[in-house]
Amino acid sequence: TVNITIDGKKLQVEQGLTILEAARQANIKIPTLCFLKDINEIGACRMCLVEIKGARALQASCVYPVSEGLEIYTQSSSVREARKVTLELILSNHEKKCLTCVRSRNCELQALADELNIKEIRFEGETNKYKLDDFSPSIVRDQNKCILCRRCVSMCKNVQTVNVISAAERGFKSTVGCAFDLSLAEVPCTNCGQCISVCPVGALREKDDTDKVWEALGNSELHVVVQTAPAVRVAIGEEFGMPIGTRCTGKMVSALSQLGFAKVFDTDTAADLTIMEEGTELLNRIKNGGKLPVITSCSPGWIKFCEHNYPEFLDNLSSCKSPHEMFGALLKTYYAEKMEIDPAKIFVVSIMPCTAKKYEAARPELSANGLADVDVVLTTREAARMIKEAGIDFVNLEDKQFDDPMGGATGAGVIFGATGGVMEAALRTVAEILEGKAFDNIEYTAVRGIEGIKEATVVFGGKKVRAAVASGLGNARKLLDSMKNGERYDFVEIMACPGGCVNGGGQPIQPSSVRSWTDLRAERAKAIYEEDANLPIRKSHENPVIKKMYDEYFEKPGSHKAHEILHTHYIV
Ligand code: HC0
Repeated sequence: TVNITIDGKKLQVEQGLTILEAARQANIKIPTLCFLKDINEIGACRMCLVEIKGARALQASCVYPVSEGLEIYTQSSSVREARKVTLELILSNHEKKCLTCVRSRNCELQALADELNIKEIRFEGETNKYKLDDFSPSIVRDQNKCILCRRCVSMCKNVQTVNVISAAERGFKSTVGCAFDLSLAEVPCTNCGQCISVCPVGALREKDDTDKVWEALGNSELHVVVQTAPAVRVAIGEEFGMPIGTRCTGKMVSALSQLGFAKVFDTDTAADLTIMEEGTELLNRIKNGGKLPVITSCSPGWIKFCEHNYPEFLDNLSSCKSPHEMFGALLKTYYAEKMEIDPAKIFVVSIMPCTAKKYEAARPELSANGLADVDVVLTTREAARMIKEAGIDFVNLEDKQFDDPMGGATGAGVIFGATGGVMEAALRTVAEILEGKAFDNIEYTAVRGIEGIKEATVVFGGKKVRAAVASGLGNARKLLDSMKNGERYDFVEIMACPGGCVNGGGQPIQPSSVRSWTDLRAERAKAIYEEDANLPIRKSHENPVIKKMYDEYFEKPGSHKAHEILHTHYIV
């Protein structure tokens, strides 16, 4: 430890901490803007300046390490004036359309202006004017609102290793964008939306598709149904001020039926179906000497990353559509026939924690009979916006169950939302098929947790299954490189977002002051595993809805009909 003083308070703190971290431990708040723990620690914005006795200039506390005898002042008049000048300069070149900004009241710049009591901007002058980049199906980039904090750049380059946005030019002309001024739609962006999750302002946001859904809901010719992804239920409450990790499944279903959807379905049901299809695919490839490992194909950001960066692994991908796409396909075939509705009149909305799902839904490979499987994808944030717009008091809603005839999912379906969940769900089923008996111990803890890469080897019926799980594209890259160097697995799960869907690019955005110190991934995943533990059925193959579907329609997993409707092949 080292002895330091902050604002006259004598403290003993761990060596290696920054001044910002040491101050936080002593409950002394230093404002920050570009800082995001472990992701963007570059001292660029100068909002966290502090005075250090004996130092020549004010120092950025987010990157300045503590050392013995440091005497630090966080609120001296020179510190306060420097912060105000810096903030006013940032504001002077910021498009201040706060009333209509998607991040209004959830904007770190707005919060800081309020906190620092900025009532006028002394430096109004020339401002930059940029064109909006809204060509991507998933992400809108508005350079007029960018404050050059570079959090998106660090996320895209260092965490996801996608590296399609970077800082360019100098001084007043500085920008953040794609090479040669291209649109995000023209570069190998995976649409993961992690850049949006870390943007402190409204410079990055999802393509808002709520109007399309309002329009469909108002069209009496259409049968408008909605499905919700596993990870949405454990995060949507945050949009309504509920604590991180609150399970809101019943309230979410109530809210959606109040919005006017004819049916509210659970993507988890299709996740169970995915396990049946993907598990069969894995067993067949093991038995028949097919291409191994089977790599999961449910994360569209991962698929796009694979197409751009690792085409040699495309044949390893499972041919299964992702669960929400399977559900869409089911709704326009099995359900349409059962309910005697013209499939062209069925309008499927998916609520997903993901921005890449917007891109996925538009892919031509994901359709049947000329109809897209899914018509519109909304992020968790957009769904919350619709609920707010309708004036629904979300927090006080009664719980409601998902609708029949396709309501009913297992714990295996819900854990898809956290990294390792698809693997665990698959192992729960594959184990019983290979062993030919039921298992009581179904918790595969080796593949749980937020580590970027996890491995497990399990032996069922004398057969060894080597499993690996990666979340976050940087970790996927490491895992794939190790496979290129000879590492061998049978089944690999890859999710584009660090921590899996719970931390998807479409989830509620928490400011740096929260997400730097609370692990959103762990808190939301905890809620997912709680939901699993509370469900009466926790293995996909025991889901009666799925059994019925095979009896009535598909005959058996991997059948010809199942392949026609539930599988695809990505054409690069
Ligand atoms: Fe996921 Fe999914 S688990 S990708 O993370 O597989 O988005 O939550 O809906 O489709 O089920 C996202 C989450 C899904 C799909 C499922 C899968």
